[in-house]
Amino acid sequence: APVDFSGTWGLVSSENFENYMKSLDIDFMTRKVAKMLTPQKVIEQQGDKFSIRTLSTFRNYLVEFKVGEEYEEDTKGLDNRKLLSLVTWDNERLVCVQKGEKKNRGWTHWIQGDELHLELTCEDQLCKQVYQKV
Ligand code: VLZ
Repeated sequence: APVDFSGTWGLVSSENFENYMKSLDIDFMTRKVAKMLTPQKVIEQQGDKFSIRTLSTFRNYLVEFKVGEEYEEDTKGLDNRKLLSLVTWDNERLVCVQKGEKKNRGWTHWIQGDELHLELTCEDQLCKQVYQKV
């Protein structure tokens, strides 16, 4: 693997998360709570094997995958959909395509300086988040 994402990362900035959640049909009350959160990403990486935990005071979310191997993703506690997801390397970026009901759904992670960057897309919405090591 070209990069090591391992560590505990705390959210420092977020753009357009509200519209990203809207594009996933997440209800009003959940969006109001969720947009106030400062989640942490706890990433464990062993070569091409990953677990990414998104932890918050409200809800937690776990994905585990191996780069290049499609996996079934159940977005329980988020928008509660079943997806077929595939993560690949794009140079130093980790790119996930999430096939399902929603078009253009996925995310990209990369390291820039001492920051972990995340772009989340769904339909016509793009949410950008930056995390720093805690
Ligand atoms: O991240 O797919 O790091 O899964 C929001 C948690 C996490 C807060 C959104 C609770 C998941 C919100 C983002 C309740 C609606 C995501 C991937 C890339 C790994």
